[in-house]
Amino acid sequence: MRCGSIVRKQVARKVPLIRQQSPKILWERSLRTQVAIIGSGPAGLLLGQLLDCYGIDNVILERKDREYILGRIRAGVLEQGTVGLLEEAGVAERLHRDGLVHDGVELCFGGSRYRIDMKAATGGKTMVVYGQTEVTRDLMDARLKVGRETIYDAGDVSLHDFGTDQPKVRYVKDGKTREVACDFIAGCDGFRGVSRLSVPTEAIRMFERIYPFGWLGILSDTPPVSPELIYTNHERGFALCSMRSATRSRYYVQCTNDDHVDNWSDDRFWDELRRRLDPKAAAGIVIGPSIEKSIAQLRSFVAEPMRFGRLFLAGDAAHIVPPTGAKGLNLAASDVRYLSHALREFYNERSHAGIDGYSSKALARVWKAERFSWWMTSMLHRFPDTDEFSARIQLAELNYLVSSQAATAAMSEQYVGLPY
Ligand code: RFL
Ligand code: PHB
Repeated sequence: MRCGSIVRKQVARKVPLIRQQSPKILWERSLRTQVAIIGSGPAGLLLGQLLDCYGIDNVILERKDREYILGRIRAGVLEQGTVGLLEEAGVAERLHRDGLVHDGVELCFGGSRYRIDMKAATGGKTMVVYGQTEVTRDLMDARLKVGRETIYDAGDVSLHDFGTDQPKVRYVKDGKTREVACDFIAGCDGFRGVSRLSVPTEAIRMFERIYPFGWLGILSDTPPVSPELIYTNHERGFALCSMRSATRSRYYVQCTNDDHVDNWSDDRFWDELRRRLDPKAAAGIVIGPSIEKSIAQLRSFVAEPMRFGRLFLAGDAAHIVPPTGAKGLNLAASDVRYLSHALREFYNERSHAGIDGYSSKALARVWKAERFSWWMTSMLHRFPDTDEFSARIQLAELNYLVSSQAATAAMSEQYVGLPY
């Protein structure tokens, strides 16, 4: 069977269902699989799909239900490499039909707008605007089709024995404790998941910066103000005009960390957004009722290493970036690319080289994206200590960026995605 650009292998192993009785706990059902994946976000689902393509059995354990996950509004911009990976996994049909190919972005500062032609600056690379919700839906549908198991509403997930070659994951469902025995555990359970927290503190190092502001985002069924994204530096704070389709807009304004969505009526949001844009964009905004409104905190975070024996961390479980560079989902995808290839190498060639190199390979790319996202955030936001001098420095940097070919090229190659 074909699986994107990969020829899907026969499932390597039949998964036996074992019924066990224990004097203490009733093990209602135990599963055996090759890779137990914790978390059914984009990282877990994409890993599951790629492993399926390689004939590697896997089970996903997710603490929420499908509808909850599909209700989360998050990322919107996919790097070309991420699109390639979704193609490889055989889930890019709807993306190619409905996604919007973008050749560049606009920067708005000092009351004017400037276009960065990223396609020209990178020798032809582009991005695709396609919501994370849709990526997730496509991956969930593909998983249903191939019949791989996802256990939703899995409570109290716990990781065991990943320092040995017989790791296990336990969870509670319908009041009963169940166990999945596996060869490897993939911790794809996001920033607040259990996987990273299961690692002994002396085995892990963490690096973090919490920014003194958040993003208030709204989704509205109104046409986007401009065909490309507008990133805005304004004395009242950052703003971003993005979109999901020709009829659905996604807008953000910088807010304080202690702010609350209840403080923001739709009218207040539209007024604030317009005040931060250049006059033409402000006049062109089509307003309408919000269909979603939320506040996201901005954080940079990296955990090192990303492998602990037979446990691998991938995506937000291992690192967080502020959304300013549109890198979070794309980094999750690049981790999954490295990890899926490493596991394929292990099963096909009995080679440990890929799994041994996973952490350092992934972290090298992660830190570059961390730096880029931090830089974009620093250049575009108003910090509590932004004085007139630092505001002028930000404007000088933006002016340099839009007037220097070298600076434009450096920003573009990072925004469209560094090579794997
Ligand atoms: P996720 O998506 O958080 O999924 C983790 C899953 O694990 C489950 N889980 C557990 N399951 C079982 N047991 C437990 N104990 C569990 N704990 C958690 C959760 O329920 C969830 O289903 O992590 P993943 O897969 O690593 O994906 C990462 C991305 O979601 C994230 O990086 C992006 O959304 C970040 N991001 C953006 N990334 C981009 O590449 N481009 C963008 O344009 C972009 N925009 C954004 C963003 C994130 C934002 N927010 C909300 C912070 C815009 C915003 C506003
Ligand atoms: C989005 O559309 O949600 C989006 C786009 C670009 C970003 C962050 C978020 O940098």
